[in-house]
Parts: sequence; structure tokens; C-alpha cells
Amino acid sequence: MSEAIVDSVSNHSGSSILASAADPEKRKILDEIEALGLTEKLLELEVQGFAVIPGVLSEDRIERAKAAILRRAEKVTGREIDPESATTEDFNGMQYQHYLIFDDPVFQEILLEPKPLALVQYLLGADCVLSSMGSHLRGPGGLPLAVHVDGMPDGCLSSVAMIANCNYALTPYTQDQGALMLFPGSQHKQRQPTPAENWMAGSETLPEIMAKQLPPEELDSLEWTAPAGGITMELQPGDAVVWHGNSWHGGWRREQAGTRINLAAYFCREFMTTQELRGDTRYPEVFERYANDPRFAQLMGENRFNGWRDEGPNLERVSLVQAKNAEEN
Ligand SMILES: O=C(O)CCC(=O)C(=O)O
Repeated sequence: MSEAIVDSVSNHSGSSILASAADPEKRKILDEIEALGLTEKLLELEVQGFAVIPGVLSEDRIERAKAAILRRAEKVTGREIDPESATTEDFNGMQYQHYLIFDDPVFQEILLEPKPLALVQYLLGADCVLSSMGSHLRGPGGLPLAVHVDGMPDGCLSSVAMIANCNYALTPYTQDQGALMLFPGSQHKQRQPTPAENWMAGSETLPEIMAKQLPPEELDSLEWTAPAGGITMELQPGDAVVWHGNSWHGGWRREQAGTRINLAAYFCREFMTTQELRGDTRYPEVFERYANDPRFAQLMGENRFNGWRDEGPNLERVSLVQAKNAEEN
């Protein structure tokens, strides 16, 4: 190691991960990653475009999150859903359960899980915000989930992440149980997969099958071939996968009775429009609960600069940020 490099490390922290001395925000995030024992995970994220962090959630959080998601789904469908034995009649295919953050305190707790958050902040900066939190709840049958890139049109993708996703397994993930699939290295492609690179039923593409509007029994009996290069995420409840927003991902159709339950926390850079409309004033008690943890208000978009009306831009906030940067430099 050259002297210049040793100096830049020893001047800024005890961390062995390098960062430009001119970027104190990144330095702080890298120190946090090292302190949390995630240096190898950072390497996985950089090389593969995703990283699996085992055992993030406690048993208690897994059970509370699962119960809250099932409560929501039962309210929507009007049917009881047994996650061990639900049939296609009870819950067929994948149905997204949206805007969970205020449904139960457990979702706010999970938002602040330090390990996934450290990798998300590495990708998007410490000022990133929660774009949405929902569950891709998957019963038996239906379609596999098309392989896709999250939320950005092809022309806008670059090596710099604009989006990062954290997917928590709340039930076991295997191929037959409807696991998530990720494509190592796909973050470099900077485009969506074509239909021919996606799931195929014989010689037919996913859009061709969808256009046929087959009755459920016929759809459920189709044989699907997974896209080349995908890795099935074999996960245990409580494990989390964090990925760069460019990374291709999709999901297997569930072949077994019961439901595959995830929690998807989806983040974006602060200047972007979030999927869920932030600034919800109906839950002051939630913001009060986290008054002493500035990460919560930040993630919930309370500090965003854009979005003014008659009151105009908050220049005080700009000065605060500039003062903070000057202090750190
Ligand atoms: O977990 C899954 O099945 C897929 C999740 C997904 O596609 C997403 O979060 O964008």
C-alpha cells in the first residue's frame, strides 16, 4: 500500500475500505459497513449487483410482519389465508399488498434495520428516501414474475444507482415455494430484459401468454422455463437481499399450497418522485415515536428540498446542509 493511501485511511477512520477524503458522507457509510461486519457483502453487491444478508430479522419481527401482511390480504380478499395450506381458490398467484409502512409498528422498525440500510445508503447516499414498502404475496399458481429492472426507463439507467431494493424473506424461499430470482452482473447491462430473455412457456413469451387471457386452471398448468443466468434465492425467513436498482430480478410461480411472503422496501434518491406519496400527516404518533432518530424522518421524505408550493423553496435547509458539509470538510 502506498504511503498516500495509508495516510488517507489513517486520517479519516480506522476503516480499511478506501474512500476519497473529499467525500466524508461516503467515508461515514463505509465505516458503518465495516463496523457492521458487511465488508464482504459490499464486495458481493459491487460484483454481483446484489448481496444476501442472512438472519437480519428476529423471530418476533418475522411473525409480526407476516401476521400484519396476512391481516391486510384477508381484508382485501375477504377470505382467510393460511400461509401453510392456502389453495389457488384462497389466493391465486401474486398480489401486491401496498403501503404497509403505517399498518403496523413492525414495518417502521424494519425500515431502520441497520445492516440493509447501510448497503442501501452506500448505493444511494445517506439522504435516500423510502419510495415504497409492500409485500409481493404469492399463492399457488398464476404467472411467474417477469424479470425486470425496477422503476427506470432504459435511457435513464447508468452505473450510478438511482434505486435500491431490499427484499426480506418472511417465509422460506425455494423454487417451488415461489422464490425471488436475481441475475449476477446484470446491473451492468443498463436495460430491461427483452421478452425472449424472459420466462418462456415452450416457444411462447410471457407477453404472448398474457395476451391469451387463459382461464386460471390452464394458466396454472403451463410449464415455464426460467431465463438464462438467473440464481434462485434460497432464503430462510429473516434473510434480506439488497440489490442495485439496475439488477434484473423476477420470481418463480409457487407450486406448493400456502403462501410465499416477502417484505419489499424500495428506496430512491432524495430528488426523485417516490412510488408512495410521502408527507402523510395522518400518523403524527409514528413520527413522534421516532423524534429522537433522525433517520426515520429522513427516510420518510420529511427533509426533502423539492416539492414547494406558495411557501417557496426552504433555503434554510440548503444553508444547513452547506454548513454541515463545510464542518465535515
Ligand atoms: O420477491 C419477489 O417475488 C419479487 C420482488 C420484486 O420484483 C420487487 O421488489 O421489485
